[in-house]
Amino acid sequence: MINREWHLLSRPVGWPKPEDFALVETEVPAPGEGQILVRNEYLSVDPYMRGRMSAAKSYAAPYEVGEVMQGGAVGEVVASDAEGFAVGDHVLHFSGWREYAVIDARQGVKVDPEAAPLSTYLGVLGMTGLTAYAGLLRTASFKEGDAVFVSGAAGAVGSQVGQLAKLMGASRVVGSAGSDEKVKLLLDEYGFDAAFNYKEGPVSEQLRVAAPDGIDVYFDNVGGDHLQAAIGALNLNGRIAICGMISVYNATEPAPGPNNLARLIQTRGRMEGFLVSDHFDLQPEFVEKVGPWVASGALKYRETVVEGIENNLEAFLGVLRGDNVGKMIVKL
Ligand code: NAP
Ligand code: FER
Repeated sequence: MINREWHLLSRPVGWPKPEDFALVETEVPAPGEGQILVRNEYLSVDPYMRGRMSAAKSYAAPYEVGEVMQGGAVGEVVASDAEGFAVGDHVLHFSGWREYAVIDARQGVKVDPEAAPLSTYLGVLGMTGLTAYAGLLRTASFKEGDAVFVSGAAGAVGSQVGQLAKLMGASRVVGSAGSDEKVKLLLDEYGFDAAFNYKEGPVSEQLRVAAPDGIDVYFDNVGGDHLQAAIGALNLNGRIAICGMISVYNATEPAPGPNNLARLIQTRGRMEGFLVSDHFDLQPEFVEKVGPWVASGALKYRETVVEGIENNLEAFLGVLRGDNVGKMIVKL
């Protein structure tokens, strides 16, 4: 049986180019003791993968040049030599970027396709959903009555941050995104109080109009001008959760920092980065609280689904370009 998998051929400098990657044919291996063979059905593509394509040491090891890349995936067990895992089970695991994966069974988490669509275990009920929940509640110490600003607001994490804040009693929720269609979605479908297209004018000016009384929480997915504008709009005791800085992921030079950090003194503001992996303890609470909102439609989600392993790379590049609304998913 033939498997196709994406290899990293060279470390991208700046924007990744197709020549940096190759779709390679391999033999599907048989599972050894304690292992399962999974036919992947949904693959995740995420901004953090850009970081793993670089050699710099970070929270996750760099992808190896000449090797298959990794990422979140959900698939069906098609062969098992592991106790507790049967053919036909569905598992969430970390061997994406390929059609078939042999994994140690203890690295897979069984998921129920009856409880929720399989793709949601990669998005609204998965890693990006928990990121939104943990970052908003724990890192940003969100509380009822807060005015919240989130960037990347039409994306997987951002759209969930804005809606969670709304559902939990924010006084005002403001979002920014990169197209008028996305802005319309935030206002019409996700219930944001205000939203703007960051490509249409300076963020600081647009934020001043969108949040005339300032903000108590900024959930940063973008960095750069957005972060500077948010510091400028921060109210007394404001909190900034640094989730991501996608505006600099392809930068070849260090990006300029905010020049207004002294406002953190006046506001007694707090700015703190976080990683979702430090908050896995919240997963049960997250599913218990957010699952029913997703099921009832109180919390809406979109997925942008790209079909075929041959389009896995384009889907990833699409996330960096902003092609996606909600979670970008590759369906095999
Ligand atoms: P996403 O928001 O669904 O997709 C990325 C979006 O970023 C694109 O759709 C694009 O939307 C926007 N973007 C791209 N370049 C931009 C730029 N220069 N300025 C402003 N926006 C830009 O991705 P996601 O998975 O939900 O991730 C969102 C952020 O959270 C990323 O920064 C990611 O690294 C971070 N993250 C962090 C953790 C953690 O543990 N800390 C975990 C998961 C994700 P537009 O059309 O609006 O430009
Ligand atoms: C993780 C920690 C962080 C993880 C993803 C991230 C997939 C994402 C970080 C980022 O986008 O900056 O364990 O698992």
